[in-house]
Formats: sequence, C-alpha cells, structure tokens
Amino acid sequence: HGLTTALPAALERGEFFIEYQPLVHLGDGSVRGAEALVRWLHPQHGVLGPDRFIPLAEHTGLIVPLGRWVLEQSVRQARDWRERRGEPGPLRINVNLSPCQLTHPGLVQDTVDILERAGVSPEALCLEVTESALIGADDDLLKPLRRLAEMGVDIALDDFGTGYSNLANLRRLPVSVLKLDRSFTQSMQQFPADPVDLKIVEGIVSLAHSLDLTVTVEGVETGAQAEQLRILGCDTAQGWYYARPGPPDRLHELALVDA
Ligand code: G
Ligand code: G
Ligand code: MN
Ligand code: NA
Repeated sequence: HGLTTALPAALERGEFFIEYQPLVHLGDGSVRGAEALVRWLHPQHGVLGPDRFIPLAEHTGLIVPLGRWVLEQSVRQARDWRERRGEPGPLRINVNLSPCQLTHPGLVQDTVDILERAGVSPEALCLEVTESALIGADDDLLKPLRRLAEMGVDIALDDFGTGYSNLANLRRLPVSVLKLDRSFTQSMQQFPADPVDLKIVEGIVSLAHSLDLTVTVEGVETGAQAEQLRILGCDTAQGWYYARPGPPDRLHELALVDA
C-alpha cells in the first residue's frame, strides 16, 4: 500500500499537523480545553483525516512514534495557550491513544518526559482510550493507565456506549471521564427526544457521577442538543455547534472570547 510505505518519511518530513476542537463547559459555555486531532498533509492527496492513516500506522507500528509526536506537540501547545491566556486558568488538552500505544512499554516514561520538558502539570492532560481497547483488558494492560492516573493524568473512555458497554466494568478501570458517543447526541435531534434515549443518557450520567466521573458529550451540532444534554446533567460538550476542529490560534481566540 502506497500510503503505508510513505508514513515513516512523512513523519520525518513534518507532513503531519494537528487541529484542535474545543471542549466547552455546558453550564457556562466557557472553553475548558481541546481535543487534538491529527491530519496528514500529503504532497499528492492533500489533507488526509486520521481514518485514512491511523489504521495503517497501527498496523506497521509507526503509531508509537507518531503518537509520541502528537502528544509532544499537543502538550507544548497547551503550555503555549496557557502562557498567552494568563489568568483564567489553564486550558486542558485531550490526546487520543491507540491500543498499540497502551501495550508499548515506553508509554508512562514518554508521557512523564513530555510533560516535564514542556513544564505542564499532569492534571492538564487527558488521554482518550476507546472502550473497545479496554474490553477484557487484563491487569498488564491497565497498569500503565493506572500509573498515569495516579500521577494526575485524566483517562477518558472515548466513544462510550457504542455497543460493548459494560457498566459494571467501569469500576475497575482507571478512568475519570466518559465521552458519550455522538449517537446519543444525534438522538436528541428530534424534539421531544426519544424518551428511552433520554432515560439511557440520564442513567449513564447518574452512574458516572456516582463513580466520580465527568461526562463529556460528543457531536453537539445544535443549541437544542446542548440544552437537552445540559439538563440531563452532562458536564462538557464538543461539536460543530461550538467549533469544528481548527488551527491552534483559533482555539486561543475562542478561549479568549469567554475568558
Ligand atoms: O476529527 P476526526 O475525523 O479527525 O477524527 C477521527 C478519529 O481519529 C477519531 O476517532 C479520533 O479518535 C481519531 N484520532 C484523531 N487523532 C488521533 C491521534 O492522534 N491518535 C489516534 N490514535 N487517533 C486519533
Ligand atoms: O476521537 P473521536 O472519535 O471522538 O473524534 C471525534 C470525531 O468526531 C472527529 O472525526 C471529529 O471531526 C468528529 N466530530 C466532531 N464534532 C462533530 C460534530 O458535531 N458532528 C459530527 N458529525 N462529527 C463531529
Ligand atoms: Mn477522541
Ligand atoms: Na469519540
């Protein structure tokens, strides 16, 4: 596959870049942080989204150095926002982790080094792991996540509720954030929303809060959805209603508006 063989050189040549999508507090609408989303500016094909190359990078193992690069860039970016923004409190940064990164022995040390080099506290970082990556996870897989969580890094369960959910399982995972999959947000589109979906979200939120987890909702596209999800008790939201993923300066501007 042409894209696969081009990946290592692309990383060396600096063809990857990161867009940031704000995470907004549902209670007061303030920007609290951003999720880092990687893209590839391919010399022939133009901008490629992660769905086009992350699976290839996972297959070849390049995801480890690529993921480390994304983490380093994102953490430095968070430091930069914080310095430019000053007072209103630091913006937090969410970075996606592939399952292969979880099994790589360098994960904890790399993360510690990156945070220290940038002078960013672990509390400013949230690592997103998909629910499916942790299905049936044994202790060896959970150990590095536990170490990171003990240091103060937040671990988020991404795409939560997409089929494999085992709510009882949540108790043994070192997660502090649930990212509710955007299918739940989509079912809030109609007014009134489906009463069963409302009950499900209500139940997830109440369970999450009783376990001291924060709930972030994805894919918010309308103000009505945001309002409904706020009423249901969700804490933070992400979606096109607030902003599409964009360059770091745009995130800085969005965060300044409501600072
Ligand atoms: O916004 P977008 O279409 O770019 O995101 C698509 C998917 O790609 C999301 O599920 C997101 O989790 C994943 N993704 C984006 N950036 C990264 C990254 O740096 N590492 C990994 N492993 N996945 C990412
Ligand atoms: O990591 P994750 O799978 O959650 O990545 C988020 C994905 O959802 C990215 O592909 C991002 O571009 C996409 N996305 C973000 N906001 C919205 C939205 O409001 N609507 C839809 N349909 N997709 C969104
Ligand atoms: Mn994510
Ligand atoms: Na997601």
